[in-house]
Amino acid sequence: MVAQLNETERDAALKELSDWKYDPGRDAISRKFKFGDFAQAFAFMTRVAIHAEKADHHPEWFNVYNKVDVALTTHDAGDNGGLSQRDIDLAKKIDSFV
Ligand code: HBI
Repeated sequence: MVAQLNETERDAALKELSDWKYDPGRDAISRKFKFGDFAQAFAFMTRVAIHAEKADHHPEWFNVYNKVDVALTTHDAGDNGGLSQRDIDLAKKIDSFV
């Protein structure tokens, strides 16, 4: 079980992730990315995937051509999933790839 962020922790974290949108329904954060072409989008996904595997924390994502939509939440946080520090850390890492 991973600690779910409380409201204060979540609001503080989201202040540093201004490009990410909070989804209260899922207790998740998401961001949409648009690249020059598919190759650039997939290169981004490859970098994220390598890091996610190392961190053992994986994104939920959707890709069509040059667009990549990413959602982050922690499956084993709280009773039925929720936002944890792992999501915040991964979001910051993902932002560093853009
Ligand atoms: N990725 N987003 C996310 N949330 C998790 O809880 C998670 C994960 N990747 C691997 C993982 N948990 C493992 O610890 C197992 O729980 C599958």
